[in-house]
Amino acid sequence: MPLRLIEGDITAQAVDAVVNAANSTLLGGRGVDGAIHAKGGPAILAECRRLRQTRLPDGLPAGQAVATTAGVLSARWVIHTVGPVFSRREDRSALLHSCYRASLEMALQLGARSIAFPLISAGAYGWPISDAVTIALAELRAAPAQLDVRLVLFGERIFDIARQAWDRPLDAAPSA
Ligand code: AR6
Repeated sequence: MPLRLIEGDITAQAVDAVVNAANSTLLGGRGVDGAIHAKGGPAILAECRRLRQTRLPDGLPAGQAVATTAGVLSARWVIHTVGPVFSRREDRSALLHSCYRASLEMALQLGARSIAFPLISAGAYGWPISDAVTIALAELRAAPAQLDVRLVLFGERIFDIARQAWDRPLDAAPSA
């Protein structure tokens, strides 16, 4: 199934799995994380706390993914992944690629047929938008064909950047 780019709020997506741009604590935050916990209700945080008390005492490392209930969201699962904080001194892009891959893998393991991603690391974690888009598109275009995959962009400006990258031929150099 072809990847779809959507402008809007990820919590409003009617999909099996919603990906959360979480932090390692799994205990909530702002941005996508705040919106998912606010709309999904306390069951999500309760399951995150249980994960911290059991399998993940030190939290979820960057680049990895873990699933919980989606509470009262229309999705069945939230797949929490932790993006890297952007650094000018260190190339952390492999971790950002890994977030998309690990989340897709988790979706397949769960039996999800549709999944919505936010633009991971491109908010509080400071990743430059066009580079974050390039990484997201590279991974999501290569997603397993049976999955309905959506990249949900928050606001017209970010959506337009993604749309332009999407329209650009794959072998073309990004414009300055
Ligand atoms: N739906 C879709 N996209 C959204 C939404 C939404 N409701 N809200 C924000 N975005 P961010 P990060 C966009 O900061 O950079 C949290 O505090 C936003 O415009 O949510 O990975 C966590 O707890 C941006 O393009 O995630 C972590 O501490 C993109 O989603 C930290 O922020 C990602 O922004 C993670 O930072």
